[in-house]
Amino acid sequence: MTQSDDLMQLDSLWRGVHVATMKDGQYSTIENAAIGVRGGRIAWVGPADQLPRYQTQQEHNMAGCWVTPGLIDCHTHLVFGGNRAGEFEQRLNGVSYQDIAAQGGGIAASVSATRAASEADLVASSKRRLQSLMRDGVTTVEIKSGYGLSLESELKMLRVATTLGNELPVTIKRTCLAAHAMPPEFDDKDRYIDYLCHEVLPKVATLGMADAVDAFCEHIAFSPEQVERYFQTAGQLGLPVKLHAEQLSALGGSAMAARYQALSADHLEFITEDDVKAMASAGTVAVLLPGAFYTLKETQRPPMSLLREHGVKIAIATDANPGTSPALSLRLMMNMACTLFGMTPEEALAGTTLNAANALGMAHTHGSLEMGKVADFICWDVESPGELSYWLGGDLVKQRIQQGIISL
Ligand code: DI6
Ligand code: FE
Repeated sequence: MTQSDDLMQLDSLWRGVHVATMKDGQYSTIENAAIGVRGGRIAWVGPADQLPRYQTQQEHNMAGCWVTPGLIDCHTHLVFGGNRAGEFEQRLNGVSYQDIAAQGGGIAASVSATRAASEADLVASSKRRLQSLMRDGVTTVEIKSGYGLSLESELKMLRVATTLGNELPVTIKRTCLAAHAMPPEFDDKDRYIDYLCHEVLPKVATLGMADAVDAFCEHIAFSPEQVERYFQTAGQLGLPVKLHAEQLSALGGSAMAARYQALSADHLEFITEDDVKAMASAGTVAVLLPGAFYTLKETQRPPMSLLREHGVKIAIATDANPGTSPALSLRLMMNMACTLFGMTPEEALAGTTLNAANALGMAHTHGSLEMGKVADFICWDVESPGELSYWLGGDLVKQRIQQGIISL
């Protein structure tokens, strides 16, 4: 076969598709489109009748299915030992999340189980959860540590996250959430923050085990001042920050995070207008977590109109964790963001694609279908992109493409 210079050279071409590119966070629909892939990147996307002359190794005719960017779950605690189904029953009987935490349950229970689990067991249990997300259309997952709370066990969690990314066709972003809760060995929060700043973060950074640093800023966890010290250390080590903020009360953590150019502030049910303005000017993404809102039967919703008015980018994630959000479908979270928070299906899809990529600092390569970006996309068995937020569950993925390769 001779290769001619005026032919576009492709590894694979998808035809017979309609595309929601999510460029600029909009559907930006192209009907009767084609997508060409080369070297794991999108080499061409546009209306099929404008396709340049090409040569390809493989061609797939999808008979009219819809394609979106691969979904990005930008906030999970997917790696943990055990589970907390017993606490679910306690909460159904009226015991609050805070009460359970005060009795030594909650995060502390997951810390004991995670410390006790072998690395191989954690890989096996987390892999099943990760595969559920992947089967539902996810191609990138952020995974936080935070159930170790010691150098050794935080590193163990981050190694498990690394292994998952090596063993499965999915992109993993690792976040060090060592300031999640107090470990049993410490009784002074400032001393624990000192330990994180002097021993944990420097080692995590030196070993290259995390892409970002996170903390839980709340009365039952750490104050904005304590988190600020931890963020300063992260900054000195060159690690970007993000924050669990304003989930149960308004402490101003999100505005503080914005001062440290946080990639995202997450939860935000109790955020004020000043916090929203600070996030808008820093470009900090608002990550909303309807699974936790639902599980905790919260009543105060994140202020959608303020976030929209100030132009804050909004992402949606599962917060997959054994306590407050045992959620293994990102599409279900899109539905809940619409029903519970008043988002539109288009906003929900932007929230799990381009805006989620922004929340992970990877929007230059991921989150929309544009030439040059990584070829992560999903062919869905739906008649319109709005259906992705409409169905509660279901098996909608027809083909999942990760870095240009059909996987799953
Ligand atoms: N907020 C959350 O939603 C999770 N962590 C956090 O800081 C909950 C973690 C858990 O209950 O295990
Ligand atoms: Fe969380």
